[in-house]
Amino acid sequence: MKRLVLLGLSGWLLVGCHASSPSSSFVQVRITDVTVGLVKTDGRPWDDVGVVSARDIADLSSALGAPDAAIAVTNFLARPALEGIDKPDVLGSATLFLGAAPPAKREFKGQPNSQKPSLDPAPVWRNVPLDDSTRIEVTLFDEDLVNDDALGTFVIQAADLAAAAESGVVHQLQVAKQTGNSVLFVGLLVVPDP
Ligand SMILES: [Ca+2]
Ligand SMILES: [Ca+2]
Repeated sequence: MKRLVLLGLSGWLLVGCHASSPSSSFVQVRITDVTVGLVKTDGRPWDDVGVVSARDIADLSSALGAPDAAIAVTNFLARPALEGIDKPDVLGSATLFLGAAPPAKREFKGQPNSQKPSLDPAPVWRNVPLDDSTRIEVTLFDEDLVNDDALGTFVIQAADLAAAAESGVVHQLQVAKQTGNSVLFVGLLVVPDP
């Protein structure tokens, strides 16, 4: 009985050890979702339906500065008062750059009419080394009948991927500053790739 407990414990320790040091090996990177801001550069919602007030913009800014900003922003976006605002229809591409290797591009769409769409197909890269040459560039649009609105481009650095790997869960990386609050967060799932 005692031996079984010890065996179980050592197995648990091995799993824990493996999960806490993914940077020593290769990882699998998945972009799960994005969180889009409220307005275009002209202050209007993405499809020009509804009104976003100065108070909404100020509250969103406060949420972005909160200690757990991803949760604060999600709670803010769920406010009933924002239900009448037309939501974006995300489409875009994400490209992995890895040293001298050819760039690996993935194209996807988000759930239509959503402020926080999951991506389909979710961009995935396998056997990604977490060294300084690794980065992912993401460019997003709001799809329209004509003339899609640009949502902007942001970069996910190797250090961001390492932080996501360390968390062991979907890591919400804030990218609001890179896009002027057009895109607020990107969800990253980074796990060891044996
Ligand atoms: Ca639009
Ligand atoms: Ca649209």
